[in-house]
Parts: sequence; structure tokens; C-alpha cells
Amino acid sequence: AKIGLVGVPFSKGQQRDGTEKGPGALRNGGLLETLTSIGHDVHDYGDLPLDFSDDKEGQIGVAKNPKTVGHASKMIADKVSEVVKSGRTCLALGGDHSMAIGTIYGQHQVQPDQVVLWIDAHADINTPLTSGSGNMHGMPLSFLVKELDPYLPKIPGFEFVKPCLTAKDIAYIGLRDVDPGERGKRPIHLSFDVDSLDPSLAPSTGTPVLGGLSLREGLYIAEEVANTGRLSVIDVAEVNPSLGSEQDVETTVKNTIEFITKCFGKRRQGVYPPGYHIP
Ligand code: DIR
Ligand code: MN
Ligand code: MN
Ligand code: MN
Repeated sequence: AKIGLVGVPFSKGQQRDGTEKGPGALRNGGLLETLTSIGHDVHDYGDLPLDFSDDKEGQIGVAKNPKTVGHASKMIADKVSEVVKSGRTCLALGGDHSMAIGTIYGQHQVQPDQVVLWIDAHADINTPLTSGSGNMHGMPLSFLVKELDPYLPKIPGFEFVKPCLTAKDIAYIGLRDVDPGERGKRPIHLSFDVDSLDPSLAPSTGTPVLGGLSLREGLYIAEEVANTGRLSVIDVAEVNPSLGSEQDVETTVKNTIEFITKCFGKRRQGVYPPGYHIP
């Protein structure tokens, strides 16, 4: 496939520094080389300039750094729109999960019939009023779901976002039983929070929760998504190379890259090289 890679070095949707280093860690782990080696045409759009360190707004109401997150969301949305419009599958490397406001909204400008598959230990659908933490990485879906619009306070920085999904457009993993008639043909936005995996598999993340997906479960989901042939945008969120030991970072990066490449058709039983014909 033609892939458009976008780095989203951003951490202001939560309170620990480090997720802004996620794109670099995944690049250094050999992600592009692996995708290229299984036959993909990867265009790297580079990292978005999301370092708003001058922005000293702190907290407005309960939501933390709303203007910064809003500003970043706008830049992310514009870039993802551009990539999807060019016909490439957009691989957005975060970054904390507030990135999904921009990636989903951006895809929506080009593919209004998008569906969202949210793989996460958390539902990330708090509104600024229901959130206990004030961290915006726990809120992205609340800005996008039409049913929540009446309950959403006006937050500075998000004037440009109009809700674009209905609750029915979102699926959370793990679903276990979906009938063929329920599947449809709509372009898939896969939003992958690495904390969906068990902390033993992705220890370098800010909010690990015990009892997560096994690697086998995670890779199965990725392979099923690849099998649909409908993957249009993928977010990779909450890799934090500043947390844990060197070994923890290596494990997190390795398993995350494994998940991404499975989404792009790498098989556990191996892949034929590009242009190879079975004799
Ligand atoms: C929690 C944590 N539900 C919150 N959310 C996280 O802050 O709203 N999402 N960590 O991935
Ligand atoms: Mn999340
Ligand atoms: Mn829509
Ligand atoms: Mn999470």
C-alpha cells in the first residue's frame, strides 16, 4: 500500500513528559525499514511542529492545556486530511491520545463515512465536565460524538471542531462476535493506544493497567484489520520512551512496531517479497 507517515510529537494531553519522543523511538526502532521491506511505498511527511513551549496557559476550568491541545489538533487535522486526500493510508505516530481529535476530524473532511475502532484500556470519552483528571487524552471522543454535543462546554481552542461521529460509528475492542451483515465497507480509522496491551508488553506508557491484551490478541486484531483492506488511518498513541528502563522502552517499541506492521499485512507465517510469484 501507499503509506503516509506523520509524526505527532505531542504530550500536552496528559501530564508526563516523553510521549513527544514516541515518533522518534518508533523511527529508530526500524519502523520505516520494516514497512518498506514488506513492499510498502512509505512517504514520510516528517514530524509536525507541535512544540508550543511558549504556551503557558495551564488549566482552564477542568481541562488542562486546552488551547495547546486545540492548536495541535488543528495542525494534526489539516495534515491528516492532506495525507488521506493524496490516497495514502495515514500512519500517525504519537504522541498522547489527544492526537485522535485531530486525526479523526482530519479524516472526516475527506471520508465522512469513516468508522472508528478504538483499542485502548480506556474509553477516552470523558467530557471536560465528567473528567476526574482534566487530562485531555481521556476526552478525545467526547469532542467528536454528536450525542455528547449538548453536554460539551465551550472550550477555547476547539472552535473549529464540529462533532462528526455518532456513537454507532465507534467500536471498542474487545468485541468478540460480529456478524457479516454488521461489517460494512466503510473506511476504518484504527486508534491504537499501546496501553491496551498488557503492561508486560508495553511498559513504557503513562497509564498502564494490569490485565491487558496479550500479544497474540493484539496481533490478531491487527491481522483482522489488515484483512478488511479498509484501513485508512491509524493512530499509535501513548508510547513514552522516558518511562521505564532501557529494556522497557525496547520492549514497548518492538511490540508496537510488530502491531503496526501486522496492520499493514505482515503475517506471522511470513510475507512474500514484493513482486514474488508462487511457482
Ligand atoms: C482516565 C485515563 N480515564 C482519564 N485515560 C487514559 O484521565 O480520563 N486514556 N489514560 O488512555
Ligand atoms: Mn487512550
Ligand atoms: Mn459523519
Ligand atoms: Mn489508554
